[in-house]
Amino acid sequence: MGLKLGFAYRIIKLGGSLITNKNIPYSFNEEIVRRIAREVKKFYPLIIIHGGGSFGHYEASKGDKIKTVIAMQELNLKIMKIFYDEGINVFPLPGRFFSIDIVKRYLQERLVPVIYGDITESGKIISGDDIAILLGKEFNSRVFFATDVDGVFINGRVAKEVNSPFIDDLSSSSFDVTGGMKAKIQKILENCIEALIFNGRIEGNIYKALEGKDIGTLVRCKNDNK
Ligand code: IP8
Repeated sequence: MGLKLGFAYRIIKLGGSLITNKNIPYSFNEEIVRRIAREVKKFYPLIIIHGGGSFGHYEASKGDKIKTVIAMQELNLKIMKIFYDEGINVFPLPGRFFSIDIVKRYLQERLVPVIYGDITESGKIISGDDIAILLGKEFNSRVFFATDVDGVFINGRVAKEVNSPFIDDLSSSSFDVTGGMKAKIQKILENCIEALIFNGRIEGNIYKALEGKDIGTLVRCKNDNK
């Protein structure tokens, strides 16, 4: 049996396709983000990571790093304002400046880090999924991936648990530059962490997931030595 990871830290990645409309450039799902803020605010320690959706991925797919960095800052600001408005002490951390040490410093100040997928000065894309996985490893905690799909589909059905990367990918948009669901699962398994992939569009699901309810798909490696 693989080690069951704990919930000491609630590490939640808000997928770009959940917080934006992935097919329409710069379309922000304000209502969904407000509801998410209300669902996560009872949990602490909490670490939030968000993706690029139709802000960052759209600009990155066109190849302009400055527009990409601006688009991500714009998206992050929209999220920050809503979360703060809902009473959460959020503090932003652009992915290009991410380090475990900075996250720990934010937590020591009782702040909720809001880290985001980003781009570097040399144009390298930094995926929010990679950051979420690193945090899951560091804090030995399950990573929650709130997406716009019910979980991982195998043969057209949502699987309860996945231990291998062979899946149907229903989630990637035309301008996703970091590989969508398939890449996510591969990275989770390679790093041998435990992650829950579920539908954050359904009201109450984020709360249920963070509470430990059995929804969506649990992805974990089957490594008996863990
Ligand atoms: O949506 C990508 O972050 P992701 C960030 O977490 C950019 O893969 C700039 C496209």
